[in-house]
Amino acid sequence: MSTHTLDVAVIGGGFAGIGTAIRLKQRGIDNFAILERGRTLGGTWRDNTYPGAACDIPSRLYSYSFAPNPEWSHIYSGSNEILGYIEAVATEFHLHQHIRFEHTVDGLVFDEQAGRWEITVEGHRDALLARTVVLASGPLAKPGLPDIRGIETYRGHTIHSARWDHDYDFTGKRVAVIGTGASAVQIIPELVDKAAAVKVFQRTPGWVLPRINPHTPGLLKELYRRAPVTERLARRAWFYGHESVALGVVWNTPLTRVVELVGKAQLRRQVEDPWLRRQLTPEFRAGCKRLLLSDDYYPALQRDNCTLITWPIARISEQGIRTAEGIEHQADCLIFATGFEVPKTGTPIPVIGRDGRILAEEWANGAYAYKSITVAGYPNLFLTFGPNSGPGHNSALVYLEAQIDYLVDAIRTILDLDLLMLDVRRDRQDRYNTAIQRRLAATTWNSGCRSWYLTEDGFNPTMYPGFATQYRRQLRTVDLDDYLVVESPADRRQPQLPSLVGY
Ligand code: N01
Repeated sequence: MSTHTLDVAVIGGGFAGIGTAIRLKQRGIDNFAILERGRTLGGTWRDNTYPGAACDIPSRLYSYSFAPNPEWSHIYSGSNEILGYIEAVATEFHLHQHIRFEHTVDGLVFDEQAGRWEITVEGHRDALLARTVVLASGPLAKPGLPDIRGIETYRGHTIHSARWDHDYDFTGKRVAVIGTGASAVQIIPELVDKAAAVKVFQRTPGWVLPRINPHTPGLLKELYRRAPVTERLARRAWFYGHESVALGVVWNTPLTRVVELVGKAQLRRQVEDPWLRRQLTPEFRAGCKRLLLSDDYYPALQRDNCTLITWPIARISEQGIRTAEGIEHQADCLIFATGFEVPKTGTPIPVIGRDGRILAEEWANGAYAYKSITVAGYPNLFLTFGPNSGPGHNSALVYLEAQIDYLVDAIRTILDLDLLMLDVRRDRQDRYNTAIQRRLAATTWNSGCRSWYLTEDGFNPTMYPGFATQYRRQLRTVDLDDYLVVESPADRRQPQLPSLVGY
């Protein structure tokens, strides 16, 4: 067991972990480490390098407000540019000295007597100790393979969208893509340029809206550089623009019909064949599943070397994919654009809290937390992108920043008051979640489609049913009345530790 106790262990080096680290430093907390399973930073944007990978939220809004970047090349930047931004920010805020690469956390146990977490790391004999833990491991981190019969029998090459194989040469190859979600609509237009034949296996067509993505003119960048207030104004304009979209996307309103008309107009404009158009027409309300933004997906599907298959997949065979009507579609390569194993039930790593309670058991039917950040019985543990914090209409980073500011406030309080424990009260947590679930019942996400937002029982532990503005407001202050506050015993109070880096 390590003898040094960190003030904070941040698990994950993606947007959430890096943002938390910056805010910790800005609040004078330096005795922390970022535990990152990979060899480099970047989380989602390190892992999703498939051709065409880009963000479908404007970069000006999909970046930290406290680290603006006047240089974004487009409205929606590609994954490389976003990864470059994360790395540049980490360097600018001197975070590298805090990062421990190849540290895969495989367990967290709370020591009630000492008021600290014991953190076990794969391949490391000694557990790390930390007074507080920030779980920033990301909800979309683990690639999800479909539960299709025979998947293990396939003899060809396989690639998951989030683990792209850049060494595979698609020239002359027959490729099958399973899935038509946000990743697939970005991959397919690139793939049809390279492969000999592409078959796209669609289970459910999504709503595809236009994605207008011009270059940022040099003059505009110059303006942002010289007058940062203009950059902030642009960010604000994007923010409120997206907030207004909530009215048609989060709730089923007449504006939802407008969103659908925009999608249908794009479909009519880009797809002439009425049968193909019929196959691509969604049968659920816009917003129920994530909206897709693309200008080149429909054209790609109509290329001579591309075929849309809508028959259900019966099984995967040694040679390819067999569909329900009995045809075997042979393929040299299968691409799984099938999303992620989202931790909606259970936990990605075992977490043991007070009195030996196991978080995975409490979350067996669906995850929940107080304000998406803290969970009763698991003191001094803070979640980012936790239960019911997902936006359907605005930038996830807006929500993330609100979470970071809240949890850094709480951590500052623990350190300043030398607390043994800050543990959210169960009644506050229950009341919060009852209200969240009641509000979710009226949203489009719960209007009857299948999506990664819901558990198999239709419980929604993923999305926040409201405006980003509301979410930010409710996270503005840490109210200690919501928490059981336990001070360290007087004889164990320690003088403030000197600033130590690492462990
Ligand atoms: O995954 P998805 P994704 N048989 O779960 C299909 C973020 N993201 O990687 O719709 C056949 O959306 C499934 O079919 P259906 C974003 O938050 C952001 O594309 O369930 N098909 C669906 O078509 C997004 O929501 C960006 O019927 C099967 C597809 O696989 C999240 O990541 C870019 C199947 C999975 O779609 C996930 O997106 C990319 C089966 N057994 C991703 N199982 C940005 O631009 C699944 N499918 C920010």
